[in-house]
Amino acid sequence: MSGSDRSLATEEDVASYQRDGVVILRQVFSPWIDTLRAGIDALMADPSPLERTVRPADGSAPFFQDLCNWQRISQFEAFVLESTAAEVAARLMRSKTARFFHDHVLVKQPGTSTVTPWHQDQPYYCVEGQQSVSFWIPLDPVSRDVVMECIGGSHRWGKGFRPMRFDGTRLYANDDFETMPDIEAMRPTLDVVGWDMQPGDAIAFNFRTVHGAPGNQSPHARRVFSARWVGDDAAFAKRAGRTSPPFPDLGLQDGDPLDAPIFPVVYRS
Ligand SMILES: O=C(O)CCC(=O)C(=O)O
Repeated sequence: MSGSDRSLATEEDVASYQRDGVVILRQVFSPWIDTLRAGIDALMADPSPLERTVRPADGSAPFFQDLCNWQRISQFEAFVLESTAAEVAARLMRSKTARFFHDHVLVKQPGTSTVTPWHQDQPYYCVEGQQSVSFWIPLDPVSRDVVMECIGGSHRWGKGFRPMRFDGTRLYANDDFETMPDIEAMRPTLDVVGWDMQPGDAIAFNFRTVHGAPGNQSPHARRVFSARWVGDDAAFAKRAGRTSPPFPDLGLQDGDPLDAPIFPVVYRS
């Protein structure tokens, strides 16, 4: 691979990703923006049973979310199977393989007050492992005050933080996870990163990286397609309740390789 091919990831990107658990990839998916926008239009016209839209109590605009639609929305399937995403994922994870985990669409309509609280993704998921990556791919220009933020190095804190629902209740009734500390109070001591972004850019971040996002006070929608990948070391994790997203019929035991038809290996080096 050429280090200068922006449809992939450079050695410098990989080193940053391994060190920080997050890296910005400029214009890596630009050929796919129109396709993904069309996919989001199709999805919002026909959401899945996993759709959950947050409607803020203050009457401001909604925050639309939906998950696991790549097998029924052809534009998402094309991105997963035909774009360079799988190869970029394998490279960033330093994994021989990239296995697709799931897609997640997050549309913050203009004016929504809904903040995405600081969290890690891994405790929500039925997977453990060090090799993971999500691509957060905005389909609209996003300014620094609207963009998702990540805490550099938090993937190496050695902690798992309790997954919470947007209404403030626990995802699992009982679990062994820690309570998320007050990240806003700690902000001056942390390496909080975020960027102005253009369509085609992507933030790559580890499932253990602590991240969150403000509401959308801009005058246009913040449409995001997120594609989530795991590597060679991915193992099924039995959680203390229904995960998000739920994968109820995998037939896997705790610690088994995360090997199921719904999670295809898309790239193998
Ligand atoms: O886009 C957002 O508001 C949050 C994104 C996020 O938490 C994620 O992609 O895991």
